[in-house]
Amino acid sequence: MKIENIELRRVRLPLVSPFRTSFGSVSEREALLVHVTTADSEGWAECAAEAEPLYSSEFLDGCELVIRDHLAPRLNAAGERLTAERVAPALAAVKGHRMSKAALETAILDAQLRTSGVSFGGYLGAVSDLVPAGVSVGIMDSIDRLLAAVEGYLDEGYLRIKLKIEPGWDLAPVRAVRERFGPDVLLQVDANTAYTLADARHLARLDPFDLLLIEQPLAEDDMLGHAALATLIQTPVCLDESIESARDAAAAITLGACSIINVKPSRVGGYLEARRIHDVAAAHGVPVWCGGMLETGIGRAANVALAGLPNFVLPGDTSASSRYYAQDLTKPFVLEDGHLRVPTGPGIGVEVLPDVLHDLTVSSSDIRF
Ligand code: SMG
Ligand code: MG
Repeated sequence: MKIENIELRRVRLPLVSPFRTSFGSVSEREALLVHVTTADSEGWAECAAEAEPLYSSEFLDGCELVIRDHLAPRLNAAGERLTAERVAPALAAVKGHRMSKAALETAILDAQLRTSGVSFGGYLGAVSDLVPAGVSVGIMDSIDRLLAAVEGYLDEGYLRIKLKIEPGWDLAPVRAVRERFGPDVLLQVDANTAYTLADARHLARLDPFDLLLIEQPLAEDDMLGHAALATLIQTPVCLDESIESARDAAAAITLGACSIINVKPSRVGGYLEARRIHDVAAAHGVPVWCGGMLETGIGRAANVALAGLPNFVLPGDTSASSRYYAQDLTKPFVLEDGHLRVPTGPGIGVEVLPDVLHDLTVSSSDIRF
């Protein structure tokens, strides 16, 4: 495949409601789209980084720079022998920057699959046509507001609720949701690294609420802390930020640092590494689920395809477009009985809406090959 051009396009989409986590609040999603053009096709992807380096060390301006100055030239040097499978080896000399690498690999994979008429789901090995949808509910100003939000999502049909927590917003919201909506609601929490091992006794007070899991309670580099915590609480520990590769996944499982993994292709450098994590986890009998980074329809399409793989046994943070955006960049993903449908068209299987894209674009630039 010979790449002719890589367009980097910044877009800004207002969120339907602000989303607050332990590291901050966002009311719009600024995203970096990667649009690859080849002689006979094109491919789209979305870089999951945010404007500020709060979820991880990557951030949008940094991603644009590393793609332009360090990653794209290496793809250019690979010439016509480049395939999606050769992107990661071609970029391996550059340390880290997984979200930037993931966006490039995904756009190139989209172009490659569009050329051969294969869907993402077909390529990755999806076995489900519909994947169960969960929803991630941000930290709110009051318990009443939280209960109203959760009630709305349950009425829409979401099959699992994830509550964002932080010190001061943990036991009370979980208790309130359990009391109001009962023991049958699939419920889990995500701390985004807000605690330390010294909080183990406090976190054990979540045990009676029968949570599916607690996601990333401790710092991303605290693998041993998570292993210790897992012996001190009954709630299963799930890792998100800590897992950046299949090797991390193998280490975490072997250490007992987690018994469930949140797979985000963006965080781990792309869909090929995400599938390897799926496979490593499956071999160990560890279930996985697909995380989210407030993706537009472009990123969501590929995530939903990944979530169709057999070891994605828990509902993902793969919500309908309307949970995030009044106007998505693609035809919206809608809930069907609490599920999203895996696209079947070539590549990511969705088309970018040109007028919407134009209206939401903040800037764009080309890297000519
Ligand atoms: O895409 O529905 C979504 C967001 C899911 O909670 C979510 N993501 O740590 O899992 C996580 C967070 C990270 C993104 S916060 C902007
Ligand atoms: Mg998380």
